[in-house]
Amino acid sequence: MLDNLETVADLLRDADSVAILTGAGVSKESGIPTFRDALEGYWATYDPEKLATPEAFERDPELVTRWYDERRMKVRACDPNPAHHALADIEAALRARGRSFLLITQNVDRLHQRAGSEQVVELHGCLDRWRCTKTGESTTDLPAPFEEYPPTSAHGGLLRPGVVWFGEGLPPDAIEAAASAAQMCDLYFAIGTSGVVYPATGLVMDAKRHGAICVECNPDSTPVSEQFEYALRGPAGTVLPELYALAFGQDQ
Ligand code: BJW
Repeated sequence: MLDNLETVADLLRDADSVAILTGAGVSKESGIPTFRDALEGYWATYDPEKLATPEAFERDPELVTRWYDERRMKVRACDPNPAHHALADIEAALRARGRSFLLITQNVDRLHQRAGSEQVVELHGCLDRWRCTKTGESTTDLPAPFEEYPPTSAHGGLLRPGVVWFGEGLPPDAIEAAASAAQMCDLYFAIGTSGVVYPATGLVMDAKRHGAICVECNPDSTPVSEQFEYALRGPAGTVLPELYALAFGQDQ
């Protein structure tokens, strides 16, 4: 058995309040690339400056919207994996016991919701929601794929993906809910995230300052690993179902 798994399962079973931050590693086993994997990550092939900034969209909206639409279509063809399902099961088990739970995700693929997670805060938006740059209105009711690039809204403004690019602020409600959950929880997890993007990666410090025990689940160590009391070193799709079974399996 993986080091620390039983200890962390005991902590999970006994926690009054749990906050979980997820990143691209959780969706990797669904076939969605991460960003910073040296070989297969998006940023190994694509330059984030040319695709994931407001300046890139201003410079070349066709290139940017084509890239995001390709990703929107790819994600639709992918399914939640055992990590997403285990997180939904953990939420259900905790909520059935009256415990507090929040899943904070940096992912824009909505696979957590498709797996049945209910209390989800999306820090970096979502690939399915696009926003009119003229009116600011958001919509999910869109052709898939778009018929032309860059796509336009009924009001004649360019549509941009409803994701958060570098240099943009996060949705205030989302970051407030995330910070408050990190500050209130007694057990905090960061799962499948490289821990290099702010403000999400700072949540572990909020949790620690308020006395939470912190657990990192990632096959590799990260620049923030030393902030965590426990490491679960393995793929989320294997580790999380085992964690759920150890913590709650007997009670189902
Ligand atoms: C597995 C696994 C398996 C693999 N199981 N695990 C200088 C210093 C500090 C901060 C800044 C700075 N300059 C600018 C900033 C701020 C900037 C930032 O943090 N930059 C850093 C890169 C330095 N942040 C921002 O701009 C944010 N806004 C903001 O802060 O506003 C105020 C402000 C603005 C400007 C200056 C200062 C303040 C916005 C950040 C938006 C991030 N957007 C993206 C793109 C979203 C849209 C899209 O999808 O295209 O969000 S970037 C990308 O990174 C995406 C992700 O959500 C995010 C995090 O990535 P994640 O999820 O961690 O993925 P990876 O690939 O990095 O890691 C995957 C991990 O999984 C790895 O560790 C693997 O080992 C692991 N893994 N298989 C479990 N099976």
